Amino acid sequence: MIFQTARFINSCYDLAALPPDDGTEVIFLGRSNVGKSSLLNALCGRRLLARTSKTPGRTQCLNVFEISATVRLVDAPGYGFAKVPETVKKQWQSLVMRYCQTRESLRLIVLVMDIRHPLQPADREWLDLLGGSAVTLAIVMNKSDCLGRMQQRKSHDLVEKYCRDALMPVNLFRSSSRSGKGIDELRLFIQSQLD
Ligand SMILES: Nc1nc2c(ncn2[C@@H]2O[C@H](COP(=O)(O)OP(=O)(O)OP(=O)(O)O)[C@@H](O)[C@H]2O)c(=O)[nH]1
Ligand SMILES: [Mg+2]
Repeated sequence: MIFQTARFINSCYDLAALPPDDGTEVIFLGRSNVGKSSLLNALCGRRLLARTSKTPGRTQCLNVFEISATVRLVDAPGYGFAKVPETVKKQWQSLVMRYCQTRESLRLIVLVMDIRHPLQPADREWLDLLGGSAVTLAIVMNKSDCLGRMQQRKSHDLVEKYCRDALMPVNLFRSSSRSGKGIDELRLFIQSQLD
């Protein structure tokens, strides 16, 4: 399981600070506080690899982790976080978007949502922008431990319909970085995209 060997490489505030653009990368993006960093930790089986916080806005740059000589995971700052100054918010969004649009080694975009609040306006904006890209997109509805089965199904169906209407492939997952539910399945999918 290569994810277990993950190690931190660098915190990048601009694209120039990223490692050389070869090999394969997976980025985790989404609204602030949905659990992107926690999900990355759960996938790697390590609690303290990426920094997490109860307060939105914890991850403030692209944090790069290496899971093998050629495969890296990138933890992104969240979008749609109201409490940082507008200029900072724009910088974060621009950094993540430029990364997605220009990074040659980017193979998979994992867009994380809170299953209790699917398809917020900012999610729709990002999905619209990323949906047309050539890179595979997976949507993960995290914090599934916070909802009962019926409510989970409702969120799932809503996002599934959105993808179908937008003619996007439906790579839709449910997870809980807290309980571990859905983590193995997501890891297998990510692995399948790396070969
Ligand atoms: N109940 C529950 N809480 C979770 C889950 N995943 C993360 N959290 C909590 O959500 C909060 C935010 O987690 P982070 O992993 O820091 O979220 P993030 O998306 O990386 O946030 P930013 O870096 O600020 O954008 C923390 O208090 C986590 O403990 C989950 O699956 N279930
Ligand atoms: Mg984070």
